[in-house]
Amino acid sequence: MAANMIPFDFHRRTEVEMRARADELLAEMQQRRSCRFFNDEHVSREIIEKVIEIGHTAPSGANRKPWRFVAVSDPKLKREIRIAAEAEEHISYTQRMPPQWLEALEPIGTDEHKPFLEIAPWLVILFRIDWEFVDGEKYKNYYPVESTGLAAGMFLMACHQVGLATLTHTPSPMNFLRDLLGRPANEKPFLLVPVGYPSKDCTVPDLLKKPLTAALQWDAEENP
Ligand code: IYR
Repeated sequence: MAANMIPFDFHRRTEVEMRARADELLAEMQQRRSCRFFNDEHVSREIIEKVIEIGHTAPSGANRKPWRFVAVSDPKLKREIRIAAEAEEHISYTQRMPPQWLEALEPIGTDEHKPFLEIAPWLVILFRIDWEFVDGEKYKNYYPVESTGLAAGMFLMACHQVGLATLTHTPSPMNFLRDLLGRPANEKPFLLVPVGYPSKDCTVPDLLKKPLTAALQWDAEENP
């Protein structure tokens, strides 16, 4: 069946407008830091729904949107998540992570204790869905890892842009999240994102950031 095509409603901007917007957005995104010290200040469900909806606009393989966001604010459930995550992290930090990995994390200052999982007002857990049943038929999704990564990135950017702090947390292994959140076997935990506001005395590691020149290659000078 041929695709039903509709006109592309694209907003064309001037070069001047583009430069100004790019500068502003870059400056804002350079301010984003992973936050490990939250306060318990309330964030409305409406705001959380909007930033998730922005994540949900991400492109995906065959437009399947192979992800699920689970938004948790219930203190009891957050506590259960913290307990389970810290149990895994204890094993990871004391047995699973090799010295080289622990060394790489030293400048970030992480350890097995994760109080933010109880303090942050929201925990947003993103699952990836590798296959699913549609009308009783099993369908494979395409590029579920890449697609869910895109949704995660757009969600994180949305949070920062609206004024919320986030952390990309990956307690490993993460399958306990599927059980605690009652998700089916075809949904694989991908990322756990505490969302809220930094505590008053929140600090972040003073990290040297890789310069863009180390991450960008041009094929040639534009005007040789
Ligand atoms: N999941 C652990 C360890 C950890 C791993 C990486 I890679 C980080 O960038 C940060 C932490 C934890 O959350 O502590």
